[in-house]
Amino acid sequence: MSDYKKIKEEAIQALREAKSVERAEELRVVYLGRKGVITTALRALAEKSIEEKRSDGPELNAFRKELEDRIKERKKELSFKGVANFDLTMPGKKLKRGSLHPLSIVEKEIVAIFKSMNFSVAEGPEAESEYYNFDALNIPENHPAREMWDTFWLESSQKISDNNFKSSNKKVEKFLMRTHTSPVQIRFMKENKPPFQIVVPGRVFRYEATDMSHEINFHQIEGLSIGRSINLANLKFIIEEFFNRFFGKKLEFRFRPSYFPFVEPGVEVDIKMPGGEKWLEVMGAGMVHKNVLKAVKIDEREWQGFAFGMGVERLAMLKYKIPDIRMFYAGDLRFIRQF
Ligand code: FA5
Repeated sequence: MSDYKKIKEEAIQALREAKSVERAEELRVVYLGRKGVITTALRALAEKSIEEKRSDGPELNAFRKELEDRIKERKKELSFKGVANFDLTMPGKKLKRGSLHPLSIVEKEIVAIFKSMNFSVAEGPEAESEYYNFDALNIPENHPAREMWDTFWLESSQKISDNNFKSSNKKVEKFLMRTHTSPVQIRFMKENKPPFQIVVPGRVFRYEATDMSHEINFHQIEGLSIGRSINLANLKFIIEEFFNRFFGKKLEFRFRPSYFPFVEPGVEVDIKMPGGEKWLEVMGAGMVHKNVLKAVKIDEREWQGFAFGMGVERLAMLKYKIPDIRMFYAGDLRFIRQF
């Protein structure tokens, strides 16, 4: 047996030293070929005694099988050009890494500030029903925002069966691309019991002429806080705290009376940068209108709260001194890579 063992060791060693597929093939012929060492030994076994056949046969066969496998494996290794030809001194291919769009960065920053003030995040659909976008928000039937020239209406409509629309008296519900994130106030209040406070980031759509500060597709962040004793002073505190943190400086604020059908009273918030000249309008806000609370079956004698809505593009433009809103959507990498 010891001679087999020796042959085996030699064969394995030679295989390890083989530097090419051709050499491995030569070794296969030497050991396993028709006149190969093992083939010959197996053939010679036929002449041997029963005892020898019994003891050597299995060992030789196992050896043949093992060598076959090892040769196959070695050939595979040797033919793998990738490693054999790898040149460490060659210059590498630079991988192009993507990065977040400036609007995503700003949205994340805004949401993070509100999360730290105990707001949670909710979202809603971009294709919305007329009921959520307008009716439930106390926006009257004849309000100009509902006109063709302000809103992208969708062609499909739906028979009212679904209890989402029960509170509207219409027979058929129309759909549109949401013009603001306020419909998510309604969706959230229907599903959750107060108290709660949420922010709602999302894309909105308006059918209007574009210019330096208007896009037909832009982003808003809605805020909603409902509790037993939430008042306008709370709204003022949260908003001032948010803007001071977002811009990293102490700003001046102006709360001007304004009209949105879903709040009462309503305000428009203006900010002024330290040392700045101009007041800049940054958001609409107010105390949630009692008709809105009624529409979602929250008892308006027990609960009250505030809501606000701000434009993400406008805030990003102020923070990063971006002159034209259309730059966000032009897909120009020279712009995007600066963030
Ligand atoms: C609203 O959309 C109200 N839903 C906001 C609100 C929420 C009021 C909750 C009260 C309570 P408004 O149409 O003013 O309001 O839009 C809000 C913000 O969106 C604006 O201050 C502005 O920053 C931004 N915005 C409006 N139109 C455009 C536009 N075409 N392009 C870019 N940003 C816009």
